[in-house]
Amino acid sequence: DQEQEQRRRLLDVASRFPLPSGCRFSYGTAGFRADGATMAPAVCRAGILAALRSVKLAGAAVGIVITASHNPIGDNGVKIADPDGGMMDQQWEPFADALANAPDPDALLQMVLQFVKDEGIPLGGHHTAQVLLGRDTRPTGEYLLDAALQGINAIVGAHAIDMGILTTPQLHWMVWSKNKGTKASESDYFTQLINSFRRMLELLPKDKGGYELAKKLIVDGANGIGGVKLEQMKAELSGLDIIVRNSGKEGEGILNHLCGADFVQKERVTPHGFGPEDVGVRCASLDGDADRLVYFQMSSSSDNKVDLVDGDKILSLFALFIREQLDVINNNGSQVDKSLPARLGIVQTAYANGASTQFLKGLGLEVVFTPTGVKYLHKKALEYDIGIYFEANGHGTVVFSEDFISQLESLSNDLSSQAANSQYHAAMRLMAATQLINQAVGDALSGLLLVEAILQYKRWSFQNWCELYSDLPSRQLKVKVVDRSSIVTTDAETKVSQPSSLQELIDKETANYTQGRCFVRPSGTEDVVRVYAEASTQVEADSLAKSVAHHVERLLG
Ligand code: G16
Repeated sequence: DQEQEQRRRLLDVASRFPLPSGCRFSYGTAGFRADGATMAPAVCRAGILAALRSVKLAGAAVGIVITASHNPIGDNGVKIADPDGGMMDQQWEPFADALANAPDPDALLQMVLQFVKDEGIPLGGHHTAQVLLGRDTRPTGEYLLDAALQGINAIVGAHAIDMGILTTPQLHWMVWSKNKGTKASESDYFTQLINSFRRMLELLPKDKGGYELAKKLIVDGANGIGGVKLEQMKAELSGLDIIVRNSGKEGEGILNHLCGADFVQKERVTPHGFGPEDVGVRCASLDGDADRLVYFQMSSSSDNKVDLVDGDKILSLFALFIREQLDVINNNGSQVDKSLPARLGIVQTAYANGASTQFLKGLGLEVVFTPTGVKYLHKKALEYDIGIYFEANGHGTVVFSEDFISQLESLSNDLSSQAANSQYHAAMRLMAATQLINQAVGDALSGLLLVEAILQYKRWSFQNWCELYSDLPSRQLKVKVVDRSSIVTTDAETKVSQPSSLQELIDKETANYTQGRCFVRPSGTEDVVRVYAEASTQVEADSLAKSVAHHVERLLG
């Protein structure tokens, strides 16, 4: 019968993907990540889990993305998207961990049976489940996708749909759209971005004057999937002349190697493939799966240093734009007496440059902090009518509550008879922004288009944007230790609670520097401890980071 069939399939798939001895997986900041060649057992089991999640949620579509994002080409990983397009509910992470590490087929079977019992999942009955899969361009991607498919198919009634090679945010968007009952194919994604971007440009203020943004934009695609997708879309992006470098084509270079958003943000130098001829040109950089975005510009041909616009400044630009539209709508006494109450919240992490937080608070905005990881920031942002979240590394988006969107819709309808007035235009701009910016997860492609539209709207150059505030000099270092989990943090990762002596040492070092700030945390995507330091000069930030890294090494190395 069905139940027997279910047991047989689970035992069968588990024996096809045995866990190598000594192997231990942990569901980290963004799912499981490791050397791609070792990932098949974890990916297969993530397939089982995704199918179970869909059964639990009455057959709603769940997503699986095979990617290690900004990590080196040899790594790979898997993350699961919930039906709302966001990261999998954290309550399931302990089960994901246990399942990935189940030592043998019997243990795996017992674990699943116990879990479905505890969770009330109707396994083996007449249920359906659907899982959408996507992967990036990594060489181990196809092999791991097959492992995921086998895992999904081990659940009776589960249906896997391979959506192909995609950016991570595209897959999240597809899951989100499918469950909303709206069109969810890749071409629908492109159409939505292209149309809402065009709409934003149609809504630019008519009174020209001041700076005109250059059409030319060079995009570093990190030799990943983002550049490929941008190439497909760029011809239809009116008003922009996009050139993709590190596009992933044969001979252009290696994924994320000396290029991409992580490299540019951490090293603050030009990526591979950029040279003196690019001085003064506005440039953007994506990471390997296009969920991160930073901007940069070379200011001189004598070195390869760049002026960087990181996630904090992208966030600030979005916040200014949205606030301005709300102000036009709400403080426009002479026009139609309509208002749009909105709680606007800004979400950052400890990596946010101190100058950005000060800038945002100075605007009177509410700024809150979460631990690193989009799964925390996104969740927090959903508590607001409009939640804007970004990590300094360029990962972020803007989320609008359903209630806010419906109020915005009805306001736009009420104002439509006065199509010439500024209130109406502001409402329409916000509406276009809700369409343009990915509601499921941080998306470099949709983020890039929103940035471009806002720069044109504000008639700002890259330099104007960059000079919004001056970043405090900062430094990030990685330290290899024996067991990174021996560091435990608290207060949104700003303090170490274990080992207890470490925080005292950090405090003591930090006190030696003007505007000093420093924290350490175990990475959730790499086997390292990260050290972040900020101070009033680069030399001081470097020195603070170095001395704290030294303490970490001494205590844990
Ligand atoms: C992932 C997460 C990000 C996080 C980053 C670094 O990025 O999605 O939220 O900031 O890892 O995490 P950690 O410092 O724990 O290694 P990506 O772009 O690799 O998916």
